[in-house]
Parts: sequence; C-alpha cells; structure tokens
Amino acid sequence: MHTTTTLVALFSTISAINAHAHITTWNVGGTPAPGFEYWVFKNSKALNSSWYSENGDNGFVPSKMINSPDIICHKDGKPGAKHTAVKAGAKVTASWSQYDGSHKGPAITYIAPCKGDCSTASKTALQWTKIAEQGYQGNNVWVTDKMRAAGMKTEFTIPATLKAGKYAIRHELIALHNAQNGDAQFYPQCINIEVTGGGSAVPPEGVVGTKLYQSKEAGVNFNLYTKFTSYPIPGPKLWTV
Ligand SMILES: *[C@@H]1O[C@H](CO)[C@@H](O)[C@H](O)[C@H]1NC(C)=O
Ligand SMILES: [Cu+2]
Repeated sequence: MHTTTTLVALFSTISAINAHAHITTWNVGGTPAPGFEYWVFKNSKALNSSWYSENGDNGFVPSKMINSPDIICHKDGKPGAKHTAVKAGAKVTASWSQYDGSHKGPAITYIAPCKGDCSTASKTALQWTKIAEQGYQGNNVWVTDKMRAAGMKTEFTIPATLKAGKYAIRHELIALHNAQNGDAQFYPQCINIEVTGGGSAVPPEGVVGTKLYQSKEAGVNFNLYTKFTSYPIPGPKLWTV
C-alpha cells in the first residue's frame, strides 16, 4: 500500500515535469538554431544565439516571479553569445519539447533592440515591444492546441519594415490551467537575431521585462473553467508596423 502510494506520487511528479516545455530548436527564416537545453549545455562555454537559462527541471517561471528578472528570459537567463542572421519579414518557427494537453494559453513574442551586441546586453534594461500574439481562437481552441496539431511548433514573423540591427527576441507560452488560483505558468525563451534588409521601422519604446505583466491582470489571473468567449492577451499593446 505504502509502496504503491509512493510510486504513484513519483510517477505524477515525473509526468508533471514532462508536461512542461522548452524550445529544442528554432528555425529563423530558414536558418536552424539550437535552443538552449540545460541538461546538454550547462557546462558549455560556447553559447550560440539562444539565451542560457537554468531551466534544469524543464519548468516554468511561476506567477509569483512575474516582476522578477527570471520572467525576462527564464530562470537566471543570460544572453546568448551569437546572433542568428535573418531577413526582415521572415518567419521564425520554434519547436517545443512538448506541451501537455492540459496546458492552454497564449503564445506571445517580443523584440528588444540591443543597442549594440546582444551578448553584452543588460537583461533588466532591455525594452520589449510586442510583435506577435495569439491566444483563444474560439470554439474551444487555443493557439496551443494548434501548436500540438502542428507538431509542437509555434511561429511568428519578423516585421518586414523593421530597421536592420541586433535584437533579442522573447517568445513565450503561458499555461493557464492553474491561473484561476493565481498560478499561471510562464515559459519565456530568448534568442539573439541580427536583422538584415528591412526598412526604417524602429520599435516604439518598449517595456522592461519585469514590468510586462501584473499578477492581477485579467489575462494572467484567468479562469479556464468558466464559460468565456474571448481571452484578453496580457502584456503591453501589440505593435502593428
Ligand atoms: C552551438 O552550436 C553548435 C553547432 O550547431 C553546436 O554543436 C553546439 O552544441 C551549440 N552549443 C550550444 C550551447 O547550444
Ligand atoms: Cu507544465
């Protein structure tokens, strides 16, 4: 009896961990870039364009850390050392390790000009502008359901008229299955890009990562289990270039 209980507890811990997610690979306008996988790369001195983070449990940033630096680019995030080059207007695809069916919520993308090399950027100073957002699609379908149907891929587009330069990208899923208790789960993942081509569009002044969200805002403190017809995507306003 005791052993069974322990085993059940153990298995449910494992599946809870497995249900979480991280980005395994990016496809940045046709160029593949490895995601940062803590288990594989924690001792690596050679970071690529993906940001380092100490996401050793494959977990999430909890709502209670919503105004802490961990919300910026995951737990103890540090800038990637390189930049993946991409043409303005290109599509970026992120492949996630998995995302359990219980995990429903939005996919949101921000961009921050690094004003120089992103590898030396101060993460708390980066100002993020929202360039893409998808959430509830109606008929009981979320963007995260579409993601599962598409082989765990999410995507967004680099604005076609964006000014060339070096930018950090913050792409994020938010899981709402416990959000009614104030426990939304944030899965932010970051990568440095160098945009070529483009135009003269400069992102309007963004918001520092620690001020993107408030724990009481409607899209964070949301109840999936009541009747609703729409979902207010949290964070600052979308920049439509
Ligand atoms: C960086 O990229 C190289 C080449 O794809 C790869 O072998 C290496 O494991 C990557 N390192 C990290 C930290 O992602
Ligand atoms: Cu999870």
